[in-house]
Amino acid sequence: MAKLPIITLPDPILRRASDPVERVDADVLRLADDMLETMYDAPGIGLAAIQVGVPRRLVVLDCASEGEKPDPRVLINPEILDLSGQTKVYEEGCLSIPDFRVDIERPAELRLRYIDRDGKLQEHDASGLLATAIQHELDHLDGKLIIDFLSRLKREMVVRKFKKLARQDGPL
Ligand code: GNR
Ligand code: NI
Repeated sequence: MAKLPIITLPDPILRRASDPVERVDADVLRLADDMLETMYDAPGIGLAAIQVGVPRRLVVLDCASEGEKPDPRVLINPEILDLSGQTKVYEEGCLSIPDFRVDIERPAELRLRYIDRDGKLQEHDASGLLATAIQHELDHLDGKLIIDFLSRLKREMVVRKFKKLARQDGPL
């Protein structure tokens, strides 16, 4: 396994829409394992492939609470089939936007279809933090970020801060 560099704002790669995974082969499974290692190391509860520069519809998640046994999940070509009318607010962060958090209201429950690491089509209901994290990760697959829930003025302030940081730190 290998830890991969996480792409951060304002890298335009994060705005790209990701393409479907065509086959669940050894390369896809290795990428998923590397993404899990990267996510645990960060640490985070989810990671989309585009955050490590790969524009494919592949997501890893682990929403187990601290002290619980790990619950690594790999979602290939995930699709939301249904969203609840009831909503819930969580304070969200993003590994691609370090040290920034924002309250976001999203549907509280959803039904998800995805391909698992054995290439099997799965359908599951999710609620709580898992439902929020799934929606956050699926947004990444469409190039959407949590700053898009802010007003334009606030979003531009955050982007400007990260552009300034990138100038100071230089590439990599
Ligand atoms: O680690 C993460 N925590 C988190 C908290 C609330 C809602 C969503 C998330 S996902 C985030 C990791 C990340 O950036 N995934 O894309
Ligand atoms: Ni994120």
